[in-house]
Amino acid sequence: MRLVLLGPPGSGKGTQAARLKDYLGVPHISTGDLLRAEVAAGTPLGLQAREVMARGDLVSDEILLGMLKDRFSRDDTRPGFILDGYPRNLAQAAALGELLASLGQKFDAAVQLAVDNEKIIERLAGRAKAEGRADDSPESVRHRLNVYDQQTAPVIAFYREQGQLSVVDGVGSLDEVFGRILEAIGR
Ligand code: B4P
Repeated sequence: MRLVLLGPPGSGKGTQAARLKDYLGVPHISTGDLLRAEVAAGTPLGLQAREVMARGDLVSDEILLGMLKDRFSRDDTRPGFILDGYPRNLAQAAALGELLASLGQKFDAAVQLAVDNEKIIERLAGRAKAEGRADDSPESVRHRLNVYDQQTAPVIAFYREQGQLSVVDGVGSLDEVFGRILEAIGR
């Protein structure tokens, strides 16, 4: 199964991808996690990304594509993957299509987790307290939601027009949302 998980920040992509990985037996590729690992390791890429992420902006398409190509060069992605956090704009959607085509692959499903802004602000405020992520501050969350509306919503529209999109209600218990995703992908 090759699955792309879409949705606003705090919609539960990372949370559900961690469960789907075990259930489907394919790797979870989170561009946010890959970037946070670079930041934690203090690599040149991480130093570049750190401020951009804390503000809630998107890290450059070039950096993301380089990271993704590197990750997809590993054999474990051959049987499938759950891609979480990518694509976040139309240029990234095009780049993903080209990267997969170059590997002789296509994704099977794009699932959007739908959660309203009020709920997202509540969830991320909870995570800010629990984990202290710099980009979960109220200003950064507001900005991330704007970035999502301006840059990522067109990706959703694009996949919808292509008939590749399933929309899943992301509000409910973790088990409920998980069950809805499985239903949407026919598992
Ligand atoms: P991400 O790591 O993708 O962060 P996110 O959008 O906040 O999603 P995340 O997966 O962490 O949250 P989740 O919904 O699981 O990106 C962070 C930053 O990295 C971006 O802002 C950007 O700067 C950069 N970046 C990443 N990808 C990029 C790209 N492609 N291009 C450019 N830049 C990129 O969970 C949120 C919270 O909700 C958790 O606390 C969880 O416990 C809770 N929750 C989840 N499901 C719930 C439920 N059903 N009920 C109640 N709470 C729930």
